[in-house]
Amino acid sequence: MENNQKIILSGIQPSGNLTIGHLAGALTNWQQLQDDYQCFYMIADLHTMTIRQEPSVLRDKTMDTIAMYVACGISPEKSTLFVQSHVPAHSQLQWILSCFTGYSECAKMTQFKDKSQAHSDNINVGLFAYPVLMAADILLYQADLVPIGDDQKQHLELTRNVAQRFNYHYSDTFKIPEPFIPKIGARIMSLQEPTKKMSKSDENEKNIIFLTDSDDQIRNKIKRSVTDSGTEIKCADNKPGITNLLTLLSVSTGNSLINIENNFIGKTYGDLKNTTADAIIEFIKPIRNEYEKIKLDKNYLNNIIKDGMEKANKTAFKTLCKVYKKIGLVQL
Ligand code: AQP
Repeated sequence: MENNQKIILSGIQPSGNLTIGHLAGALTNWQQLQDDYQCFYMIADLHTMTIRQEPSVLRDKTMDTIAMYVACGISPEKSTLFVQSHVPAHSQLQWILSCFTGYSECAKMTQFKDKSQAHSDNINVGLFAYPVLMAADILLYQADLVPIGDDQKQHLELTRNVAQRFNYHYSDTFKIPEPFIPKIGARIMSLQEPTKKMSKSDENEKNIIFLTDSDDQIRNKIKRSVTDSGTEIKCADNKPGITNLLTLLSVSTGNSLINIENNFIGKTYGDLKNTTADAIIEFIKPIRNEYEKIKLDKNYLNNIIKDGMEKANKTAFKTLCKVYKKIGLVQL
């Protein structure tokens, strides 16, 4: 790792099995960034606490997610792979930053409003303060760039505002992070409700292609996916089902949407589903095989997160000490 490389921080919550959405929207890009950037990729386990988790399942999913990162080509030699809760500085900095964040700044977050509606029986303070923890995640590593989807833009803006506010009061402490919009990036939608994002915690598994799905499961899910009225095969706002299948085909083959649309002129929705299922199966198979292998090697996985914990703690602690000193906390 060279010191002059720009720093990238990103993470995924271990709240379920990873999907083809995570591969298309995050992991493929993460893998490509490793040679040019100093990358910190975390398993965001503390973020899952805003919704009730079954402890034994969370433990399993945390290890599964590490195995899946590696199976998708995230190299423990090139990048720092770590579990968020293994670095206490995340929670420690969150408290300090929460004293620099306005109540109304958190209250206006779209994700807070959406999740409060979806989990109206459990609107907890953690859900409200989630973006402050995300700010701590990013600022601890002095990240230059943060790969984010549309739904995280507002949170990154809050991170920037809080960091600027802190720097204004106490002189330069945090690097102000920029959003990283990947060249290739696709939002994968639910198979049965294609106006909704494909989400790992969706209760209806027919909506999701998991990276662990068998060939038959993939074929069946694509076969049963919702299509749109009409017969034309093209991306359009009034064709969310077909647009999603075309996107999945493009992501799985690397072929452009325009090329794919041209190849399907005069063909049927059935043809599109068959070709898409074949392509996803080929795309996912090597990842699934690698994952099954890595998952068996518990020592290897433990060593990865132990190593990541040491590296991440070193960087994070440095920033935390800087913050404590600036705000006047006595340090021995
Ligand atoms: N369907 C998707 N299409 C493209 N990108 C996606 N990402 C997730 N789903 C898709 C990208 O994965 C990263 C974060 O994942 P996360 O699991 O931490 O959070 P999430 O976005 O809330 O994902 P889920 O599956 O919807 O989780 P649950 O169901 O637990 O809430 C981001 O880079 C995101 O863009």
